[in-house]
Amino acid sequence: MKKADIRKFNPNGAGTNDGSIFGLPFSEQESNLVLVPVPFEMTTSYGRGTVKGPKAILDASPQLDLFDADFAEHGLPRPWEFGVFMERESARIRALNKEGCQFAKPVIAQGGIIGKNKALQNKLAKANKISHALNAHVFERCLKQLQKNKIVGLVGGDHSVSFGGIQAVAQKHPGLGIFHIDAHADLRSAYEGFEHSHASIMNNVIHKIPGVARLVQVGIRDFCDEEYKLATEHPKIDCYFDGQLRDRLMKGEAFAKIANEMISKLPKKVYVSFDIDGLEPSLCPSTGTPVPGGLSFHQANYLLKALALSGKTIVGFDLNEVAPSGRKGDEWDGNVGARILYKLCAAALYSQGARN
Ligand SMILES: [Mn+2]
Repeated sequence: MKKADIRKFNPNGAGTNDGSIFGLPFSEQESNLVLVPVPFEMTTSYGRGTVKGPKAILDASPQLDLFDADFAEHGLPRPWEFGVFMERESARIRALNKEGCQFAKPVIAQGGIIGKNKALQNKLAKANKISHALNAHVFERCLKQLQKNKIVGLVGGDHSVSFGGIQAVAQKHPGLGIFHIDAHADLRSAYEGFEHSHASIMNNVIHKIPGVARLVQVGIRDFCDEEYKLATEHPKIDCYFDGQLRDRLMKGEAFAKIANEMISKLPKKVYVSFDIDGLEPSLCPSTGTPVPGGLSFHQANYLLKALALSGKTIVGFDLNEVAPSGRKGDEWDGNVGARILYKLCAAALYSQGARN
């Protein structure tokens, strides 16, 4: 893998606040990794704000020190040298989100129970059409980057944004495994009538993307009967429920051993879908559907590091459901999001052979 022109950046200085991700001066062309922001939250059912997630992460990102101690001892102390570029937020996604939210809002207000109400049925149908348009748009943008041999990372938005990205990556790498970190199983067949709800993303991935061979879920602690059945019975799914993980740790098993077990269930090519609410809510207090429990920051970073060191290849990823609090000067959600995003970048680069 070829490095970017590293003479342009002083990693010992303060990050440049010029609106580029992590303050890096690299062009899209010279970057090996391209981030695609997807500010979309049409089906958000509880707290809103994830539409501002990409911007919150971008704004907080220059504050990070980019030396990576996790990968330093394995030959990649400076992942940034391989170039990370974040595309601009597209007007198309903004328009789809605006229009979609207008259709979806009255349906969400009824909890999706719309009966024979023709007007609401009509709105729901239109919202579902918007989801298809969003998926197609994200798919095309990811495919374009994959064709240029870039590593692609999506930055949401609510979790529904992953669909088009996973579709594109699975088309290039059939037999793909999804490593899914989340508080929620996201295995509902539909939620509030929305075909492509944030709460049914992994159900859609399993049933509608044939290139996906396996789904390994971690951190899951909020789910319904239907989801529990699928998570425990579907032959493609291995779910590590948060409570079960806690019990094994309580009884003295090493986290490293359990992490290796999780990773061993994945095929060679892996896409990481990281919902920030998989972490403890103190690390993502403003996310839409926070749940007590969850992974510590260290555990999450360890999982990403262990995955990268396992010999498997991270061929794509997304980070979703980060939302800023909206309070002036409060960058906490964006700050943690930016750190997880940088670790995702480092892990993906490392797994694809990047070494300083
Ligand atoms: Mn979630």
